[in-house]
Amino acid sequence: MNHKVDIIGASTSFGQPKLGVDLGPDAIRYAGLVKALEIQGMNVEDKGNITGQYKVDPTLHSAKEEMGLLNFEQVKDFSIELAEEVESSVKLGRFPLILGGDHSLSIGSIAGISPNYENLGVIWFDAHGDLNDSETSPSGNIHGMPLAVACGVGHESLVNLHQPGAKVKPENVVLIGMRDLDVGEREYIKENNILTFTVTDIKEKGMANVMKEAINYLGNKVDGLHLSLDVDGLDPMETPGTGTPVNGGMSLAETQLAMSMLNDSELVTSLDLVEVNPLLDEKNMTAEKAVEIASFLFGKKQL
Ligand code: HAR
Ligand code: MN
Ligand code: MN
Ligand code: MN
Repeated sequence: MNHKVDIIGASTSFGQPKLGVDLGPDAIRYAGLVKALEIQGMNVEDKGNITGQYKVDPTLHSAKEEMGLLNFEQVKDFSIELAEEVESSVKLGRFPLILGGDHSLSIGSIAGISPNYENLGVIWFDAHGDLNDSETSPSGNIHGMPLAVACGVGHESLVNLHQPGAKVKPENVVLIGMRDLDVGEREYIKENNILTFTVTDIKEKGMANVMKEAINYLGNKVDGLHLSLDVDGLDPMETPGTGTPVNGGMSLAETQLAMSMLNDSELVTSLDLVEVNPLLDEKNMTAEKAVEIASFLFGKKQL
C-alpha cells in the first residue's frame, strides 16, 4: 500500500436530487479521517475541497437537463476539475483518496486515475451498479451512471472527459454488494460478463470467499486497482446517512473483512468514499463508518 495519501474532497451533489451530500467530505473529516490514517502510519495531505464553478441552489437543485441527464453541465464541469486534481496526485506518486459527494464524482476520479495505468481494475462496492445511461436510467440522475461512463457508455462529453475514450474495460470490473439493479444494468452486466457479487452471493459464499475470488480475478491482470465505495453498499442500519438506502445490505463487520483482505492484497492504488450525506444522518455515524472502513483498507487490525 502506498503510504502517501492525498485527501481530495469532492464536494458535489449535482448527480442526484437530495441536498447535503456535498457536505460529505467535511463530515468524514470531522469523524477523524486524517488522524485515523496517521495511526495506520500514512503520510496524509489534505488537499481541501473541489466544488466546481456552480453553486448549489437549494430552491432549484435539479436545474437543467441535457438529453435525459439532470444537471449535466454542473456534473461535467465538476468532473473535469476533479480529474485534473486526481491526476496530479497520481503523477506525484501519491494515493488519491476522494471523499464524496455523490457518486457522479467517480466520472472525474476515474478519468484522472486511468491515464496513469495500462490496465486499471475497478471494484465497485455499492447497492447499485451505477451502470445506466440516459436511455436506461429511471431517474436521469447521473450518480446512477458513472461506471457506465468509465466503461465508455453514455454522453460523449462525459465518456471523453479528460482523456478520449473508455477508462476501464468491463472485464477489469468487479461489482460487490449489488441488490438494486435496473433492467438495462442487468443486461449490460450479462452482455459484458462483469464479475458480480450480490448480497445474496455474499451471504451464501461468505465475504472471505467473495473477496478471494475478486482478488484472484483482478490480481494477475491489472496494474492499478481503484476501489469505489458507496456507503449505501452497507445496510442502512449501519449507514443511514445516504440518499438512496437499500435494505438488506452488508454489515460493517463484512466490510471490514473485505477491506482487510484488500489491504493484504496490496493491489489498491486509489479510493472513492462516496454518498455520505450528513443531513440525512444520525449523529454523523455514517461518516464514522466511512472512517472505520478506510482505516481497515489502510491496515487497521482488530488484534
Ligand atoms: N439505479 C437508480 C438510478 O440510476 C438509482 C441509483 C442510486 N444511486 C446511487 N448510486 N446512490 O449508487 O437512478
Ligand atoms: Mn491531465
Ligand atoms: Mn453508487
Ligand atoms: Mn449506491
